[in-house]
Amino acid sequence: MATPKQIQRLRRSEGTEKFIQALEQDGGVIIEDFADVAVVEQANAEVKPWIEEQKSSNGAKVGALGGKTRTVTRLVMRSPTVRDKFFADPLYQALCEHFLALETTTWYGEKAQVNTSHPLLSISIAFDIPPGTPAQGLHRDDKNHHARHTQASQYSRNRDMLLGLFVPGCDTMRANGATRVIPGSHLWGDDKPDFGPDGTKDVVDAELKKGEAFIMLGSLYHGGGAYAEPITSNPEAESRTVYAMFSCTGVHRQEEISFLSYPVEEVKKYSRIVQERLGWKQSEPNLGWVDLKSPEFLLQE
Ligand SMILES: O=C(O)CCC(=O)C(=O)O
Ligand SMILES: [Fe+2]
Repeated sequence: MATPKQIQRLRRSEGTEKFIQALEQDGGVIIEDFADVAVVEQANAEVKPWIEEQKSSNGAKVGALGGKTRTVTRLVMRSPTVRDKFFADPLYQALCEHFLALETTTWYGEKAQVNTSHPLLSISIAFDIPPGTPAQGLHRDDKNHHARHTQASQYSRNRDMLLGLFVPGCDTMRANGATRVIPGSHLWGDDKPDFGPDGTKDVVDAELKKGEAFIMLGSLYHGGGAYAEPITSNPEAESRTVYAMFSCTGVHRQEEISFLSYPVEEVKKYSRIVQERLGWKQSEPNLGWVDLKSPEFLLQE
């Protein structure tokens, strides 16, 4: 059997262009030097109380995810580290701009008008997945946006509407259910995929060390792996925690309603890039305004 294609592992010093090429070719890429371990620990400390709070849910279904998986929504508010160090990361943001910004020329009478719409944060959420969790079905996250895909041999500009960033709070590996992905499946069409007789054809594990991150196009087939048995004897260290952020184009609906999830008094404290990605700057032309004005004036009040 042929060895499946692998996900490339790159370092920041290799430059944004290399990351773009890897994403275009494979649909996903690992940043080996995404964050210092101490920064990941800081995020863990900020998010842990929110995860713990959900213990009281006693295994009941929480949000959209069933089973024992615990989630922390509104993540960029609840963890300043996730917000400023992970989501606002300049490399991730540059890749969002490259893959998701829309530049369109239209005609207004005789005049050409060129408009650019910048990406938005669609959702930020932590998953905390305990042992005893079965593998997810392989899926595309852009299902939420009813995305349609044509089979292609090469990547074409603006093919995707979502770009995800997964930052693990711990080492992830096959044994604790590291995300499974099919490199190259972002170029598939919408017909029923051939995942092979046991559902693992061309599937690889995107295993990550703490401090690494995985970036993925919304059209890539992937899914959480199975986490059957505890991998340590320390119950505190047992779950697989992942901080997930997805950006969408500026003309798509955000998965998490940012204006209801993040109060304006909170957003006033955020950096400009985070404010813009939460929708506090209008998309050109004419989307997302208040009183016909781009809404950032409300952050100055
Ligand atoms: O658990 C993971 O690694 C991936 C989760 C996922 O793909 C999802 O919930 O849509
Ligand atoms: Fe997913």
